[in-house]
Amino acid sequence: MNVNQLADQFWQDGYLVLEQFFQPALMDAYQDLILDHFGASPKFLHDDEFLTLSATEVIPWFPQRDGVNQFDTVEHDPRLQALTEAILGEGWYTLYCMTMFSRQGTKGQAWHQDCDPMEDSQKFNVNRLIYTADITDEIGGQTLVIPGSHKRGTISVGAVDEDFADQITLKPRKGTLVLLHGHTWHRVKPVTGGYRVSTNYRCCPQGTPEDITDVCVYRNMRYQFATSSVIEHRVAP
Ligand SMILES: O=C(O)CCC(=O)C(=O)O
Ligand SMILES: [Fe+2]
Repeated sequence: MNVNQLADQFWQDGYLVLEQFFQPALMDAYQDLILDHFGASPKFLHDDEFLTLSATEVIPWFPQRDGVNQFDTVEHDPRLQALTEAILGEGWYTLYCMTMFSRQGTKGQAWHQDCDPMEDSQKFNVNRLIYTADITDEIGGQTLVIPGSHKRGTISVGAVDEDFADQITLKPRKGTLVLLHGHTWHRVKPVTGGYRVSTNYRCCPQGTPEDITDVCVYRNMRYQFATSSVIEHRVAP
């Protein structure tokens, strides 16, 4: 693994996909812990206004906050740490590990940026997403990204599920690592079969405020998680 070359690619495209990065046995163990936690049909933790406007139906779980320390193994993986350091430089830090669960029949996630480049184009989070089970066309929940969009400023106003000519569809298999810049425009397609799980080891460069992902920008609004409120409806000029 040439971490400097991979870091260059990350900075060019705003994302990076590394297949078979984690051992299947580790992924199976994580998937079991995640399913144990969520059970068959978890209730949504977000309020109705958010779910309706954001077209997002994802239930988060922060396993390390519940003392499930098996999730430290990925966080401490020396290859992941070396790659993160090559991308973010010295002093980067981990925000949290968040598992996301979506049931069959849910909408996935609308196009968004995890934080708004308009606030400060130099301040951002990086998603380090691991997939503990395959994302397939049968299940849905494919992740869409627009290469290079981390350099385009705030995501445009428009349809929350618009198809873009330059979008790329990711179907990560079990064990895949996806690194995604928080300013890169991204979306998760509807979950049509079974259920979808992804786990995000979010991190950011030194000097980034810890609440960097508090306000997420969608094509139709800015949403604040701390207050569970829409702080701005976005409309086309
Ligand atoms: O689950 C995914 O593939 C992407 C989730 C996402 O948008 C995020 O973690 O910021
Ligand atoms: Fe996101």
